Amino acid sequence: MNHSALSERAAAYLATEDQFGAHNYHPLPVVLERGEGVFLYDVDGKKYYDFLSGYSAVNQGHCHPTIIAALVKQAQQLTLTSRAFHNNLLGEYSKFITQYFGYDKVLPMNTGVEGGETAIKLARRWAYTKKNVPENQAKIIFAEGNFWGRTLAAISSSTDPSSYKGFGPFMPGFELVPYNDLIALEKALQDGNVAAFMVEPIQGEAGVVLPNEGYLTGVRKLCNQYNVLFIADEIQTGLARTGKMLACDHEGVRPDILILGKALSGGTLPVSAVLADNHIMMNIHPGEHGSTYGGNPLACAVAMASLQVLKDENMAENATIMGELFRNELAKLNSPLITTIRGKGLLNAIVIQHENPDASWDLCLALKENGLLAKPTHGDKIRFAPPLIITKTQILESVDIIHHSLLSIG
Ligand code: IF1
Repeated sequence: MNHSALSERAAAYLATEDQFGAHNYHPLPVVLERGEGVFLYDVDGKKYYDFLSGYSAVNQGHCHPTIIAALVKQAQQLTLTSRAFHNNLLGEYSKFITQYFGYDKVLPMNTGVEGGETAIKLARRWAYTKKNVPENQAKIIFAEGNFWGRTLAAISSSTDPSSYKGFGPFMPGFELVPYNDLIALEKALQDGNVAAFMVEPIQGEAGVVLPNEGYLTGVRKLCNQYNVLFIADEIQTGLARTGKMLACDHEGVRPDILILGKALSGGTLPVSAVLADNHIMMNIHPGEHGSTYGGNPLACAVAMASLQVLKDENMAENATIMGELFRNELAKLNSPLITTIRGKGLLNAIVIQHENPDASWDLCLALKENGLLAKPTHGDKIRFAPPLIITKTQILESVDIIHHSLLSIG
């Protein structure tokens, strides 16, 4: 790996991390120490556009003043009580988020993957209580190419060997159908033991894969027809990222169980939420599910502020406009290295074609040199997902950086 561009200082951070930290990531060689809005700053003071946004956790921009103010204020007041006692914010937050998204109830958790686990437990319990599925026979259907985290359950539904290989045995009761295939889904749902179909409205990790128009509507219809719960994993696609508050809103579709995470805290702490109506949520009783940190008052305060600023600053609308501008300007470059530009709102990806198999890594290194941070995925794809507060001038400057970087790798 070429670290020649790294300062001695930055190299020392890398070396320490390398020696004492597990090697479960392969980051770009940049060491960041400050963030503000759409920008990140490294330990040598160099400024970058952030085109990853912490995998869409930082939709509102780094250190959004309203979110940080709520965080600091609450941090000085009360941070955690556990659910053994009540706290004065959980009720207010529960009312706020259920009214915001239009569900009866919320179940608060921390990471996204815990949200997924919670949704699946709710669906299994619903199947046994309401659908009369025989004990331990409930099935959950997933789409091939899905990604919902790193727990043993999450990797049990994965079709990516780098996620699951060498970690078996796996969770039973999980089945796969191809993504964006309603015929295969219908076949799977005909089995009376199916509790739920869990799907990302746009597949993130798979490389920002958009389904055909009408797919989500079709999923909703089939789930109704076969009495199966529709679980939408909006952890990455939700919270204004794709130009609507939820990606499901593009088709006016309402999932039975909605999972949120990431930007629910604007990148400050792990906060996730599962939303559903009473006939699903009320099958879980005291002592049957939970988490030490779930629903803590610090998370409640931060989540309310994070949701409020999305609306106050029209971030969904800005994501639509800036996303369109970004894709159009990229297309205008007419780069022979880019074979595909796709995305919705500010969740975008390009596919790179080059005889050098490391071209997209090299492009990301060039982008970094030129002041823009992005990460390659699956070898030939690069995700471009800046914070939703990005302006027109900033989009144009970013495309300029991408243009020069493309030319530099030839
Ligand atoms: C990593 C990608 C993004 C998610 C969806 C649930 C979760 C995620 C749709 C779990 C998490 C992350 C985690 C991160 C890489 C990553 C990712 F590259 F894999 F695809 F965002 F783009 N559902 N996505 O995307 O949420 O438990 O992590 O809070 O390194 O694992 P979590």
